[in-house]
Amino acid sequence: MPRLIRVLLAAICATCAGSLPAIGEPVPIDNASFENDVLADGTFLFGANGWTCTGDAGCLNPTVVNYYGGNAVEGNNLGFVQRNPGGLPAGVLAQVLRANLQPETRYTFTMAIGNRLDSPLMGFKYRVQLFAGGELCAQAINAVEPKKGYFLTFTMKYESPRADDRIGRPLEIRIIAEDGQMNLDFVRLDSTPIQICKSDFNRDGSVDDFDLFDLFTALFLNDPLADWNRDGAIDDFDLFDFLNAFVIGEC
Ligand SMILES: [Ca+2]
Ligand SMILES: [Ca+2]
Ligand SMILES: [Ca+2]
Ligand SMILES: [Ca+2]
Repeated sequence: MPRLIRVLLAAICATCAGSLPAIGEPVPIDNASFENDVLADGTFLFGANGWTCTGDAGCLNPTVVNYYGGNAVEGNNLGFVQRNPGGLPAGVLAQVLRANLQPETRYTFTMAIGNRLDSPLMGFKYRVQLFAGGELCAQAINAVEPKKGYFLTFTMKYESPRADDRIGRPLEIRIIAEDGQMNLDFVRLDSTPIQICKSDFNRDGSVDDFDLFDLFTALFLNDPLADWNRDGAIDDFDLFDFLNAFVIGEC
């Protein structure tokens, strides 16, 4: 292949690579598909390995009595949460993850939600929550409702702020029954850093002297934002590192 064409192809490929969307990094979730407990077909268990279960919550191995096709979305088992009428406590599946909330990061929480054909309860209401350090980050209520016997994909997105007291604290997911029984499978949480220019300290879209002034102010006030190099300490190195990037025009 002529050298000029090879160079052009390389340039085109480099452009393509640069334009690809950022791919989310999976945040580990224990027993995310509820397969760690071995269940015979058509049986269930209160409790699920790796999850904190309260009230009516656990895992089940569905059959054609429960779903068209008779299968879970992935593997053999599903999770379930249930709330019976009459004011009994809500069934909750919760898990504190081995990952802390990162700043300026986009989180995407997805799972399959199923609505049993044979559910003995009329209702289908649930709540999904994402916490960090016990403080709520995002929640969705009855976001999708599959027809009886089917599953639908649930998605909840959350963009973390640049700084607040939840940053650096453990993430937790909670799935709560509000009314009736809800089934779930193939739970995933992905994180993707939001593309920002760190040198644009005041995030106004340009890098200029105001960013330096604002960093000085933040350092003076011991504002958490002054930890520019994100090493957990607010000190002279934040100023040095900022100036270094500022002078060479690095983001
Ligand atoms: Ca499964
Ligand atoms: Ca089955
Ligand atoms: Ca700026
Ligand atoms: Ca620092």
